[in-house]
Amino acid sequence: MRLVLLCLLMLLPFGSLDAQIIPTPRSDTPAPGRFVLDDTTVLSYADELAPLAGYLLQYLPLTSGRNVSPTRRCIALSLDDTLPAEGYRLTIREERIELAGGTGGGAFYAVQSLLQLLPAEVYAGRCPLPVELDCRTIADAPAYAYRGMHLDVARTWMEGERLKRMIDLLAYHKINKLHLHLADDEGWRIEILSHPELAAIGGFRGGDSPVAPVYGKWGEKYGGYYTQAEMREIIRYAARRNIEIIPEIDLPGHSRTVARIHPEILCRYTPDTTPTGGYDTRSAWCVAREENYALLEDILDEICRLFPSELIHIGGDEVDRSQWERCPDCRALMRERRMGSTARLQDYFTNRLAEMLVRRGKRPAVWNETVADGTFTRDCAVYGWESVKACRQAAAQGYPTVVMPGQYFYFDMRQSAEEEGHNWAAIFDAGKPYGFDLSKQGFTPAEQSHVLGFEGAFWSELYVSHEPETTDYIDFMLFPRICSLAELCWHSGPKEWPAFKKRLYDSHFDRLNAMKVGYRLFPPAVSYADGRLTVQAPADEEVFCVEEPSGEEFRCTGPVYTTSPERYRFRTRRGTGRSPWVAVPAYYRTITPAVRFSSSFSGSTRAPFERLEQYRGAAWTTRTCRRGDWMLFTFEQPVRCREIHLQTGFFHLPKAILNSGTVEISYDGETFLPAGELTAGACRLHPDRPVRAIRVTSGCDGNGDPRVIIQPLRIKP
Ligand code: TNX
Repeated sequence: MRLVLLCLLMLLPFGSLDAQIIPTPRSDTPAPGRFVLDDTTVLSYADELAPLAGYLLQYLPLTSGRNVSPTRRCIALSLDDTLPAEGYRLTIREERIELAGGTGGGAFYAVQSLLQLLPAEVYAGRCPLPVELDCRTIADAPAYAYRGMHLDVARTWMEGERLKRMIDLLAYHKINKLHLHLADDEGWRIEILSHPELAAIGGFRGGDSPVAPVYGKWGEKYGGYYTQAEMREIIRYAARRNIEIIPEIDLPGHSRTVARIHPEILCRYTPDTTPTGGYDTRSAWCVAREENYALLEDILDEICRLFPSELIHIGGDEVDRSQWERCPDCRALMRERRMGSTARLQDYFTNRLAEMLVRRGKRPAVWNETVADGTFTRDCAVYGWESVKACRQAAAQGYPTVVMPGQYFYFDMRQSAEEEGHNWAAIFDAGKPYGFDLSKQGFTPAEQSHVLGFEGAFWSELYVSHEPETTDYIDFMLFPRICSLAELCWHSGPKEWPAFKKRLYDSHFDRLNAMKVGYRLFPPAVSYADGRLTVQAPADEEVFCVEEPSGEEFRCTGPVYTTSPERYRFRTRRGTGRSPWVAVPAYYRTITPAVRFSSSFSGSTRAPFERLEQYRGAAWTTRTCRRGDWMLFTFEQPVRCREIHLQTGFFHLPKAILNSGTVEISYDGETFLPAGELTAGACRLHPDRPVRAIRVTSGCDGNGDPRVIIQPLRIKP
């Protein structure tokens, strides 16, 4: 019996030193023997796979020769049309490695799986040779034809090179669709030759641009756009990696950028154009204005010719239809066409765009609101984002549906309570998209048959305030959540989160290190007992600690002995990965000493200044800021504390902030000493004596918002 078990164990795939492929292949059958890969190994390939051979040679220094005789010790790339589209077979024998794909995409995925069987350094172009590879046959194909990732390049500009880097990272995970959100309220990112002003003006905001500055970049004019030539190159780059780019121009809502450049597209009443500093849902195209369709046709015509994808996304989310109610022309159109509600106006608008696309051999893709009432009957793909229910309803109506409810697939959501990111949909880490299950979510088999696949989304309004030139924030938000997404899209077998997580640690994180991805490690657990702070890292990663008030970061090799555990926070690091900061509950505890607030601003009636004195939510001013505006917090009694966190604007969302200003501290209530500057509207003070008062003075004229938001002080004892 023992012997049988032993034999069985030896037969198990992934038993030896070999890597574990993510996403999991359909089948992986080991065979005896090994192939020795060294720099004399020849790469042989069918002519049509020359670009793929070129791709592989970027990672592995092999000897290249096309169609060399099959007797040589080689890696052979070929096509085999008996295999499923995007499917492949990877056979490792002692004498050769064969990679056969059902299509070019399948062959590309065979190469991806081969890369994952090699040491992780292969992703840095530094695979140590020779390498021994266990013999095996992998037969693989994706569960879903649509495996997507969405990037919002409208809110935060991402230049071409960064997009290409992201395309590479997606391709490594066998993601095959990149949904590019090219136009929104805060930016227009694609050149339109017949209307060059759209990108030339709309690609930049702040400074003297008519496009409202938002989210943490006010004074400076900032942005960019893709020229058509550049986009063509990016499309080609993606196609070589089996990724199709699906462009989106968000219509008829989310159109503030166009509306700033062409105000005539709005309805014929005096539109309310007060800046909101955030979501502006009041900038929908007028449905009744005939010239609008000419402009839209020009735009869509160029989009259709530039992007080879059949699907062209025309948005349709979050439309404020109340503008149409107030528009005499829209009302006349409704009467003329006997429309019972403004929802029908949106149908009318979307149908006209759909016709433009269909005439050009394309198919519209829309956000779920577009079909919520079931009257948009065109052959379109529906992207379900609002809820699982919205996805199920679209599928139930027979629409080809991309499932991406924010609660599981919005990677702009923060991953635990104290981290950065949105929380409106949910707070979740990589476990959540991994565990998404259509059946458990109530999709009937018929509904499931309409699911094209899944898509992760990265909305970027919170990214603006980070340094866009670094990848820290986006990588941390996307990885390993994209690894989970890839697994969900590709592998239909049983799912077991702890095992998947272990595979991340055992092999995949090393690959992310070699790819230089600043991914998120799962947070360590911290506990405090008997004067000892103990940190338990999930996989014995290195633990780092910051001690307050010194603020120094040091490596922790054992427990921290202390009587004030609230002064310590911890994070782990491994390669290019890092965990979020974690600490015991005492670290987050705040006190609320009696305080008086006065200011050169007046408080709004909706969110009055008393809130600040009661530590009960944010207060709003009645106007935006001017240089020299001041705010003063005066404590009734001197307050001894280790930190005072002063913040303007929303927590997690740097808008309606004082975007520059100085902070002063007073220990006697009379003399004020410089204590810091505001960054992203906030400042943390670490007073060494009891504090009487804090004064903030605005260094900026205007903040892109009609008000300033002030948060209650967060005081840590
Ligand atoms: C909702 S998703 C939006 C976006 C925001 C996102 C933030 C969708 C179609 N609309 O405009 O960026 O939430 O999570």
